Amino acid sequence: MQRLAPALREDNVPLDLISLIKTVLAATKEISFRVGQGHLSGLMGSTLDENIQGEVQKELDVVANELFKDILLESGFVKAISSEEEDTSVAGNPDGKYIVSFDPLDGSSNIEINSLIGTIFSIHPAIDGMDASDPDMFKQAGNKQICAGYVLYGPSTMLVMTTGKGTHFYVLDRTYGGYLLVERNVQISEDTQEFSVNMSNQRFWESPMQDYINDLLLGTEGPRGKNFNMRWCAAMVGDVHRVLTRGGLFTYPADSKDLAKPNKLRLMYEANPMSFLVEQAGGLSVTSTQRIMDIEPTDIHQRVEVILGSKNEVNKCLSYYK
Ligand code: AFP
Repeated sequence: MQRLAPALREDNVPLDLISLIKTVLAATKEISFRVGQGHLSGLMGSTLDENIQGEVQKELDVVANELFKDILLESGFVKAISSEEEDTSVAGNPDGKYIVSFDPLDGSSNIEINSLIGTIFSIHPAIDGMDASDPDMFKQAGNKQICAGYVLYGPSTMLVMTTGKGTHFYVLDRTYGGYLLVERNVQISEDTQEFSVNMSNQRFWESPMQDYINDLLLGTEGPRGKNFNMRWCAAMVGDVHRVLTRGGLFTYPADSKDLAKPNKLRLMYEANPMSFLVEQAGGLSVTSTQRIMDIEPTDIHQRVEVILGSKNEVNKCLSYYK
């Protein structure tokens, strides 16, 4: 099995970007170790603090965020970082060529139940002439990403990453201490009979999404004429990983539960990197009105509606909005 750096060189990834990716992954190896320690790590509880999104932070969220922040800022490769757990972006090396956005621990409600969690990251080019402390540098569309990926801390620790030359799967080999390539150019099947959505929000969705999901639930007795299975991990990393592995449709639709917050998922830390991975694997990733990677961000903590996965099923879902 191929090691990470040669696999990236095969995709003509520049050497300094490979070094940055290795820096990101060094932090994930430490997080993987701590996640694997479970209760023994002493980090299973909640803090008394809330992040900028108004969510109570878990101890592991805070530790993972500090780890990422320190390792990236000390590396010298990055001009600035932006994290789901930070109020605003943080300046790094003014001459750094890259900026990194990350969700250090996605799916934190799964920590206490020993279930799937992960780290999501997205790399954009730094903008020359802009101050390293200016958060506006992060207001770049997803189509400008040069690398995106996630690390899933499951029964095995998996890295799923793209640099724009396909989406590849790697597994952390603890005996060797690095990630090994296990599947190149993953492809999402165009059709599926599986969907993924938090059904408890159903009554708050807009009517097109209600109609679409109702038709899936009717199975062979409804207009789709086939049965659909449903899966929900409560961690986008887990749900997207399933879609990349065996197809499916994943959605976090707009809802009216909290009118101040019609969308849940974050554009920079969740939607954009996952969209890059999904599109590179032949799938689609959209809102009900546009391609996610074409959204021009207005705020670094912006939230967005997400419908992604198997191409034909995403298009079918969109047809309910027309
Ligand atoms: P955190 O990053 O705060 O852990 O949230 C995870 C997440 O944004 C995403 O990974 C899930 O799909 C979604 O929340 C699940 O949220 P609900 O279970 O509350 O619907």
